[in-house]
Amino acid sequence: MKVLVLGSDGYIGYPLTIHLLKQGHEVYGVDDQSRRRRVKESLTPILSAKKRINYLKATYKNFIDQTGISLGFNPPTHIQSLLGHFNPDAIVHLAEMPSAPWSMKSTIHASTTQYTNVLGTLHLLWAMHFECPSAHLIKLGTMGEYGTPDCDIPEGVIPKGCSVPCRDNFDPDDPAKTIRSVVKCPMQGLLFPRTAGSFYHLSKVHDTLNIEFCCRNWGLRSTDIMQGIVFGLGEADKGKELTRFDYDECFGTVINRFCVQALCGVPLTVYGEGGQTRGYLPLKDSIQCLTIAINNPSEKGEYRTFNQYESIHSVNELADMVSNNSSYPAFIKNIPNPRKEAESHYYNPTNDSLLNLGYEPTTDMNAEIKDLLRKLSGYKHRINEEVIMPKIKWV
Ligand code: USQ
Repeated sequence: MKVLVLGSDGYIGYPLTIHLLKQGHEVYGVDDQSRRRRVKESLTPILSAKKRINYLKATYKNFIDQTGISLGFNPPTHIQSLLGHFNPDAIVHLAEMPSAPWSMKSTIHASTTQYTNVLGTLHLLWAMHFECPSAHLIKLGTMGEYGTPDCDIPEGVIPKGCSVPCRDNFDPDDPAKTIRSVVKCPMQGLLFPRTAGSFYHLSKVHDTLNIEFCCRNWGLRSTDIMQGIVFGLGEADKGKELTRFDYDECFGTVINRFCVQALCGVPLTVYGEGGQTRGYLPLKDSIQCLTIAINNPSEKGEYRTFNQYESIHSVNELADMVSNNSSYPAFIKNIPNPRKEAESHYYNPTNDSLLNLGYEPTTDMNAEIKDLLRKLSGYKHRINEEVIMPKIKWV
């Protein structure tokens, strides 16, 4: 297939690009280098953007090129002419501003986030409509679009006539005793309500509405991936090529941060009570799932959603796992929560679609975390402790 990877220099985009090249796909990359501009240094030493492109060109004949288009900020004609030129079968869209704390920092950060994400995706949708209406859009959304509603979370839509159990009386000490009432969904494909918790997560909700509309209105095809929290280090080509690895309050995700904190002796920063519960998956599973989506396109006019995560944990459980698997003494400290979020709540999403298509989840979280700690210990001397403690307050 001809695959266009938007965000091909990123934490997920770079290892995905290499994986697709190894599978024999022709890959074209787009990346505006915004992550490199926002985070001074990755924990892992990575090649400069230019050297990465040269490396890919020298190693893989099927790597076409990478260009620096910004979907939101460059004129929409830029992405449109690239689509006309490359004519992709699949477009993987990872080129969004991915941080909830960053989006909550100021008016400018919130508007930059929504401009980048919402308008970037809108420009892409128009370009697809004109140049490649049959291409399959695989768009990275987030499980955070749903928020933490007090009910079970289906995959994107409520099937017609489906009974939706609602939580009436959740008891955090005994979730099994939760009393449920039932409502029936009146129509096919009704989007499940979104209750996002940051301007970043909201940008993905706005994307969802625009993409669903373009599938319904123009007959585009799309898979919207509601991804959980990714962790881990990607190594390609026998460890020669590494993914970037961020651990600051904005771009480091919680397990990655906890592992770095354990290595440098900073107490693990559990925000608030630590009962915040989310779906998690290792980076290699994210790449496996995105590849499954590429290889199994949705139908013309179909908008479908995959919930993409491997297992569900609270922040307290993660802190215990990191602490127990660390060979350095790792202490845990509950600090005041800089975010506004539920710290103890019901959480029960489903992820059947990817499992039905053959996703084989990595099931041993402890082994993954132990392995990550081992790999990161080689970069301990590069840790900048100044970026660890959170400074952005959401209220
Ligand atoms: N947390 C801590 N201590 C820390 C960092 C985080 O307790 O030092 C807590 C947060 O308060 C939150 C949970 O850990 O409750 C997860 O935080 P996170 O920073 O790992 O993840 P989040 O902000 O939700 O965002 C990340 C990615 C985002 C993706 C999302 C998937 O940055 O791109 O969309 O995970 S999800 O959370 O399912 O929406």
